[in-house]
Amino acid sequence: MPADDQPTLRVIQSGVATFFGRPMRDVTDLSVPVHGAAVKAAIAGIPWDEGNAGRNGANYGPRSFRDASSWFLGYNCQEDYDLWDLLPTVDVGDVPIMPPNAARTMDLIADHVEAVRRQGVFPLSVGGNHSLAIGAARGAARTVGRMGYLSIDAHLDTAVDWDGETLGSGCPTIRAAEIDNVDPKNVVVFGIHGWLNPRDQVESARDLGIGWYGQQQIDERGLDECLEEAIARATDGVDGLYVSLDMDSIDASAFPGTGTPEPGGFTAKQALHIARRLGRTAPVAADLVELAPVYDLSGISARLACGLAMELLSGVAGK
Ligand SMILES: [Mn+2]
Repeated sequence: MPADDQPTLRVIQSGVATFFGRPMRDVTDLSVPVHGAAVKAAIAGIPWDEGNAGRNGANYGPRSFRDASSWFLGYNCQEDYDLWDLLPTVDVGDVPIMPPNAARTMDLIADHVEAVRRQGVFPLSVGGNHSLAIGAARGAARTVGRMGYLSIDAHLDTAVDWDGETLGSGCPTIRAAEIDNVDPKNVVVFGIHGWLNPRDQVESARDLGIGWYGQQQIDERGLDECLEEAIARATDGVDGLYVSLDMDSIDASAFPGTGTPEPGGFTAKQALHIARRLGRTAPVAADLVELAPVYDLSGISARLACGLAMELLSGVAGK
């Protein structure tokens, strides 16, 4: 059987667990077709988890995600389409990170995302902790004119630094706002709640003009109204949008497998709905971060992470 062939029915836990059972491709040559079709999306693992102030474990996220993704077929029975027909997707392996060196790792991640984009392919990064978005957004920004940055997160992540360190997991939002071709007014965080958002981060967001939506406002005004407004702000006048989906924005009951679980977040259904809508913005690149399987004892978080990827990619495919 050719390496690309995947049987429709199989023993789910058999075989090598690539992302969704998709064929492997070298990131330097995405021109090799999949089943005769041009590659349109490339999923990479980024097993990076340095720079945390709290619980570690997201470096095992990509492996857990690949395993759980075996349960996901490409066919959507409710809407009658096959995602992999619409959006031929490959697994490009893991970005070669360097744990003792955050700066070099961010460069490696940026180079990866840029390389995928330059081949006309949509890059989806599966983490890994949220600081990987610093590198991924920088790489995406090299490939567009003006770029917006929309983060779904329980946390602002607008820490200016941590005793001089600027690449920690509390910094991705503010680092995105500092990219030359990113106007801070196009940087928006959606889903803020919990008691880990310190006053200085609220102030740094306000001073730069970074917008954010808290769960109380989302509840009062409605999810869709707020989400549409957030997307409109992040995309106002830009040539492309970077989408970062920190899965600790989901309620801890539905997504316990994360370093910083927060009660009071999005339901699983809301998160899936958000992911589809974000995909429909045709982002230049996206990430799914903060899956930490050591806290995911039942595997529900990894399952939801995979579902979010399916919805996001479906949106990218125009569904
Ligand atoms: Mn977060």
